[in-house]
This record gives sequence, structure tokens and C-alpha cells, in this order.
Amino acid sequence: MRMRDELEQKVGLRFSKGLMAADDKEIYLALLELTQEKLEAAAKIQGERKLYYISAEFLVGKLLSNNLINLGIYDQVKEALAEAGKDLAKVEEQETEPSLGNGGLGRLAACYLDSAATLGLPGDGVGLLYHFGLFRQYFEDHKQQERPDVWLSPKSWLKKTGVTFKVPFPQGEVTSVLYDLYVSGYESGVNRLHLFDLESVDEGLVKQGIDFDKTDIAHNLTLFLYPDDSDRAGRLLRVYQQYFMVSSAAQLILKELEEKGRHLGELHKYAVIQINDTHPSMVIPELVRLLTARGVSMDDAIAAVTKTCAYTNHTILAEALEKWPLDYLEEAVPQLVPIIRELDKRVKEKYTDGKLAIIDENDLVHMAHMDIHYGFSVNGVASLHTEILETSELKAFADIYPEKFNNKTNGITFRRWLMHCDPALSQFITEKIGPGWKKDAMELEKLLQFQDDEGTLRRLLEIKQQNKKNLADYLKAEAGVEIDENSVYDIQIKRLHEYKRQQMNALYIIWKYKQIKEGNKPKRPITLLFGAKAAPAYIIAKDIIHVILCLQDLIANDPEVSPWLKVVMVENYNITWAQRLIPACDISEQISLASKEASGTGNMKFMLNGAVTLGTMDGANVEIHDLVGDENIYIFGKSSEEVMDLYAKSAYHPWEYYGKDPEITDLVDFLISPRMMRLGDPENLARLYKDMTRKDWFMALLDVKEYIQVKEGALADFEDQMAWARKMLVNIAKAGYFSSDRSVAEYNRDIWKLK
Ligand code: 26Q
Repeated sequence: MRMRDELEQKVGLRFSKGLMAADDKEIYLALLELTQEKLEAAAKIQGERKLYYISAEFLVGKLLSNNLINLGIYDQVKEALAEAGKDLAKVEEQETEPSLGNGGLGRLAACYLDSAATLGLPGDGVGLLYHFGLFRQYFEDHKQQERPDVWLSPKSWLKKTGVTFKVPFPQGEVTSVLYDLYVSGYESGVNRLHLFDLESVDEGLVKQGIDFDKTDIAHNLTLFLYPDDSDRAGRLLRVYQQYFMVSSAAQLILKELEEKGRHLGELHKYAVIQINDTHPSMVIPELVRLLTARGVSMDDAIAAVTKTCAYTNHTILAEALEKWPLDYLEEAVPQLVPIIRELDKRVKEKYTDGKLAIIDENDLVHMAHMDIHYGFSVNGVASLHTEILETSELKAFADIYPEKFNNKTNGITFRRWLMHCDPALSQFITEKIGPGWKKDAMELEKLLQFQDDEGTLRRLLEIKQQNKKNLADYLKAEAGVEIDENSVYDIQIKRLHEYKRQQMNALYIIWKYKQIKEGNKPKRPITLLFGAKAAPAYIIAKDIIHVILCLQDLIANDPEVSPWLKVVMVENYNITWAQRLIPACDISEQISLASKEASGTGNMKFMLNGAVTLGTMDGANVEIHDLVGDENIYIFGKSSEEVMDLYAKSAYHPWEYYGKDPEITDLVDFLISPRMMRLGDPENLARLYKDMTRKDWFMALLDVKEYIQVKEGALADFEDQMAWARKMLVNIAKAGYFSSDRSVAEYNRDIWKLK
């Protein structure tokens, strides 16, 4: 049947009208149903051995277009709708974005599911169905506020499976209920994302904002992702939540094994579990518990689990490496404690080095240590990150298990992050080099033959210009904010964290503001765009948002400066925002303190869309630099060795910059200047000022001057548009390496060994 007829039929059946008479919501619902049926009918990817990717986060984004692209019917649907006078982009807006993640780790999980399905690898995701996801961010009085993000609706991609499991807690058993959603591969079959909900969950528990009774675990386990853990009840809830996730996952895995008629002791032959950071680490003792309860000996159970589990580390920040006090585990998951003690005992019998212990001398349980001892693979997410793990953070482990350590540089799916978010650029690339790049991303290198071709470069600039205009139109319509489409767009979008140094970017804004006030106008207006959520209990992060919002206001209302400088922080930054912002970007801000950003994946998305990186030698920026060369990236800042050395010697003191260097003093003092104090909240401003002058743990003052200088250099270079277009082209052409198809193929080759 023609797509138009299929659509007419669906709309007719559901709403008793024709396509032309239907509104966008009705068309969305019809398309959802039609697409879901096609996914249902698509080949289920199968194999003897299967991957279970367990993760607390899956940031899948809106799914309609993604599924249409992967099913190969996007163009047909778009045309059929256009025939009826409808716009697919408008229909798409009807979909609510699930906020089942907070940042890079969650988006990475989503990209990897897309690539596994695309490569035909049998692999399912396993996680939780949070009713309110992370939280919805809004701004009030220049501050972040949070409310529950209601994203679930009766008609969605989720399917109730009827599968349930009992999860034991000291307060009594609860029941997990399994929902599935299909994960489509590009012109391939489908896998699944398994999301567990709590049968007895009660949304009514949420009272003020995002507050709720953290102790009522029979009703709260699947309300929010990462509930506030600044008190004991919050931290305990995290343990309960994690256990609920991994016990359900482990039971699902064993059920599938039994259905295949396999012996439980052979778990490792039929299943491989990727543990996405330490949030799912309790799956190790839980599997041992379940296997021994079903008659497998302790030795065999431990051996099988160790050959099944593989751990990915996403951070070297000490505070993010989970260590649970043993008494928390005694309280929440007492059934795991004897097993964790047994696992720890075996380690201590073999190794005397206290650094290797699972349970340390303070009775803290180091989740990562358990993963490394009782898993067969440990990987970092970019080459610098893995090197730091091996030579520094996890050196003691790399020394005893060199064979377990490996690098898997992150990747992104080009279906969402190019084909979907930038159709004009995709089409142009295909015109130039054919469609092969969609399946083999390395073919993008063929673009290099056009690096001196004026026509190609001009067209790239035109496409960028149109994307910038689209963003300007959207911001105007949705947020009432006007930006100048002829300005340079400089964008920093990522979680708000001190190490990512949004505060250093704020110091640049202050510097530029002062320059303009002094009469040094830039050659061209500059638009600085931000998007970031701060964890609700992360005070300094919220102070940084406050400063950016105050600067936004100050500048917008200063007629001397506003024609030249514009700051916009978008509300509730999410995947949908990212898809609008990235194609419009000229300069991509990747300015973390070297050694702190494990990889970054936004950096890859920007590069792929023809933005030029301004960044430190951190995470995957290092690999981007290797690929594009000095000419096509703006690098500044101290190296990871220098930074790690400063930490080791406690040799960095912000007061050696602030107070000694008048330029820096001037910038930082502006935070508490009368102008700012009038606009903002003196408590927040003073707190950030104090932090930056006395602690500055992530060394913004160390790099800020070079940052300003190199950023100014990039802005000057932007004026030579042809030379800039050449940089854009080289970035796009070299981005193929960052396809998640490559990452996932490497995971499969070295770790999963499926098919
Ligand atoms: C830990 C303890 C207590 C509460 C929360 C957490 C917690 C929650 C989320 C710790 C870490 C996360 C998320 C980490 C994350 O997103 N890491 C990012 O992973 C990306 C994918 O590998 C990398 O590209 C980024 O560099 C890394 O920051």
C-alpha cells in the first residue's frame, strides 16, 4: 500500500477523518501506531549469545523520526504528509521526550543500542522506567527550579509485557513489571530496551516540587532518576533503586537462559553483561546469589559471573566512584552482604595490597573494585581516559589484571546526530560522495577531496547559515528570544559541573562585556548559547547557572553591549534541544580541566555537524585533535600531566592568580560588583566568588587567560569565511571514526563476541 493510503487508513480508523482534516496530535498518534506495527513485524535479532547492557540511564530522545529513518520510510512518510499539507517536523513536536537519563552516559547507552541493532548484534538494554525521569528545569529569578517531568502518556512506544519478578527487601517483597520498547537498527532488525517499573509505585507521593517521602520504598522506587542523595535516606534510596534494577535484570537473564534450556552454570556462554558505570554493579553479587540459590556451587557461580560481566568506567572523579557504607547494604540488601563479604575475602586471601580490597578498612564497599575483580573486562571511554585509569587511578588493578583493561573510545549514532538533526547537510554529503557513508562512516573522508573546492565550501556555509536561521526562528517562536543569525554561534551544552568549567566561559563573557564597554567592539556580534541542568543539591553548580542567567539579563538590557553580545541559556536542555542547537553551531566549547572529562560525546556531535572545537587536551578532544590537526581545532590550557602533577603536589592556589594578576582580579571581582549584586542574589554570587578565589578546585583561573586569547583567535579566524569553511569540511570528513557503529563493533570484537 502507498504510504499516503496507509496513513489515511490509520487516521480514518482512529479518528474517523481524512489526513487533511486531522491535527498534528492525531497524525502523531496514527504514525505511532503504524510505526509500532512495522517494528512488531520487523525481524527480531537473534543469536545463541546475547548482550545485556544494564544502565541506570537510557537517554533515547524522541523516537518517531529515529524509527522512521531506521525502518527506511522517513522520506515516504514526509512526502505523504506534505501531500496532505502536513509537516512531519510539526507532528514530531507532539512526542514527549522521555527523560530517562542525565547526560553523556545515558545518551551513550542509547547510541550503542542503535548501533548494536544496526550491526545485527543481539543485545538488549535493561534499566528502569522512571515516571518523572530526571526533572524538568525552569528558571525563576535567575535560578534553576525543578519540577517533575511528566512524560509518560497512555499511548507511547512502551509495551507492557506481562513479565513480572519479585524483588526481596527487608520491608517485604515488591514486584517489578517489565515494559519493552523496540530498538530499531538502521535498515536492520530490532532489539529491545527492557524497562522495569514498580508495580506498587505511587505518583501521589510527590508533593512539593520534586520532594517526596524517600523512605517509602514500596511506592517510590521508580519515581525519579537520581533522587537527591544529600541525606542518608536519599543515599539508601539509591541502593534500593539499584538493587531493584539489577535483581529484575538478573532474573530476566536467568529466565531467558532457562527458556533456551541452558544450564545455569554456563551463563557466560550465552550471556554477556555490560555494566554501565557502577550503578548496576550489584548485579554481580545478585547473580551469584540467584545461581547458588538454584543449586550452582559458590565456586562455579563466581566463575561463571566473572566470565559474564564487563565494566565500563565513565569517570575518574573520586566523588562519582560509588562506595557504599557496609551498613547501608546491611539495611537495604542484607541478602547480598554475605556474598560481597565472600567476594572480598577471596580478594584479600590473594592480595595484601589494601588498595585492591572491595571492603576497605572503613567498611566502605568499593563498587568499581568488585566489578574489576569479578568481571573479565574493564574499559575506559577515550584513549587518554583509559591511559589515566591504567597508569594512575586504577594502576594497582591494571598491574594485576593487564589483560582485562582495554579502551573503547565513545561514539555517536550518525542516524540521529546527522541524518535526522541536519537533513540538509546529510543530503549535500550524499550528493558529493554517495550514500555509502551512512553504513560506513569512514567514507566521510572522501569529502577531503573537496577541501579546496570553492563551490563545496560555499554550500557548506549556506547550509550552516540556514541552520542558524532555523535556530533563531525557533528561539523566537518558543522562548521569545531574539538572536542575530549573522552573529557567531558559540555553544556550550552539557551537564553543569565545575570540572566542565561553564564558570570559565562566564569569565569570558565578563571579559568581552568589559571590552565592549571600553569601546572595543568585535568585528561581528557573538551569541553564546548554553544549556545545562544542575543536580538539585549541587549548590555551586546552581550558583554558576545563576551567574550565567544574571549576565544574560545584564547584557540584554545594556544597549551599548547588546548589539554585540548575547547570552542565552535555554530552559530544560535535553536531547531535542541538542538536535536543534548542534547543527547551528560555529564554535563548540569543550573546555573541561584536562584529565577530568572521560570522553565527552557532544564534542563528536558538533564536529560531525561542521562546528570547530575550542577545547582542552581532554577526553576525546585529544583524538579529535589527532584526526583534524592543529589547523582545524583551537586547543588551549594545561595538559593532563601538568594538572595531575598540580593535584599530586597540592600546588595550585587560585589566590596566586586572583589578586596577583590584575586582569583576573578584575574579571572575578565582577561577580560581586554592584551591577551583578543588584540583579542577582548576593548570597549565590558571593558564594561562587569565594569558591573561585579560595578553592577553584577545577582550576578555571589557571587556564582562563589562554582561553580568552585562543577564543579571540577563533573569532578572528571566523572572519575568513572560506578558510573557516575548510575547517568545517575537515571536521566533518574526519568525524567518521566517532560513529558508534565503530565503537560497538570494537566492543563486540574484544568483549562481547556475539556472532
Ligand atoms: C554517582 C554517585 C551518586 C550519585 C550519582 C552518581 C553518578 C550519576 C551519573 C555518577 C555519574 C553519572 C554519570 C556520568 C556520566 O554521564 N559520565 C559521562 O559519560 C560519558 C559517556 O562515556 C562521557 O563521554 C563523559 O565524559 C562522562 O562525563
